Amino acid sequence: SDNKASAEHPSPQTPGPNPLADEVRAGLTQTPKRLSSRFFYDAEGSRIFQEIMHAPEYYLTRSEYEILDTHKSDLVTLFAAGGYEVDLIELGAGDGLKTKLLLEHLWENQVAFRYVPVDISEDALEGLVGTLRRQWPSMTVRPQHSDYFTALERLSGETHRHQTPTRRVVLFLGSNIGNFTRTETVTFYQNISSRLLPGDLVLTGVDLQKHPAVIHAAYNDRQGLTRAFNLNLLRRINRELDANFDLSAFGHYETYDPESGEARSYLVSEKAQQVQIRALNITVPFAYGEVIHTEISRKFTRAQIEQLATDTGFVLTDWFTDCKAYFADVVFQK
Ligand code: AVI
Repeated sequence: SDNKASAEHPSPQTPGPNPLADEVRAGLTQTPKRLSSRFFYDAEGSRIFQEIMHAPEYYLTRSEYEILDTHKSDLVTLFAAGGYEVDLIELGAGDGLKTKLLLEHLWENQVAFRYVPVDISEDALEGLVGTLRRQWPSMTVRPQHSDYFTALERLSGETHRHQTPTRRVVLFLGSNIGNFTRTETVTFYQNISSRLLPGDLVLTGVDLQKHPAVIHAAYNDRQGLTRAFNLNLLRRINRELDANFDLSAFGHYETYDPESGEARSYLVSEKAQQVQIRALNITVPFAYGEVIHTEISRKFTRAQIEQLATDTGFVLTDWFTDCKAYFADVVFQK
């Protein structure tokens, strides 16, 4: 019903909790300053991220595309083994470009499935659903505009409603896992694990540790797309929280530490300045060279991913990589 739809998708005007306001208040009044990368993905941020995925330095998307293209038939065989119906739940679906490879293969092989793309960007989700409906009008697609945690909560109750035995396959592609800290990662996989039944699967896209210069360049592209992506967070705060960040007075700074496997993005204040955030009634001082940490993008070894499976109640059953071994798509079974 309409009521249900509006309860599930509150409009931005709905008064109530404002996660960006809470994040900015907490993150910019502490030292060192920080803001979570989850706020990158407004309409403009999602658009810039799509461009990043096509940038020559950003190998991640191409590597994963190669893996899924090469191994789609192995994957679909795993998903549908035993004649189960497949519930494909994709966390952080974005534009779903890579997932379409799997959907197409499932469809052509007449596997009974339902696709539930989940994303915090409504624009990305609408775009994805639009293309799917045009290409496969009778495919069952149930988009969900929410964060990961709300999506996981819904994973629980749904199992027993199905008539036919169903296998849930959670997709977490594109190195989204890398944007969590280590602790968040373990909590997240434990959370998924506790909601799945034996035989259910999780397919994760993992960026692997490699030559540090290759990784550093991926987050420091020559066209300045990553820079624009990072700075767009300040534009969003200006718009949504009535702030006055001067975008020309902040820069993009990237580090990659090959020992920890962590790429980190920062915004740097290019001068001493004060910024008013009127919706929060605060003034934030910046020293020359002071940074806001905005993103962590972790790179993994196979041993770390095996450990993650063990720590969170899964068995690692398959490990697929691209020809350069830059990236892996990993199957965990509950
Ligand atoms: C979405 N996420 C996996 C991307 C990454 O590589 O960490 C976001 C991104 N940040 C800068 N470039 C791309």
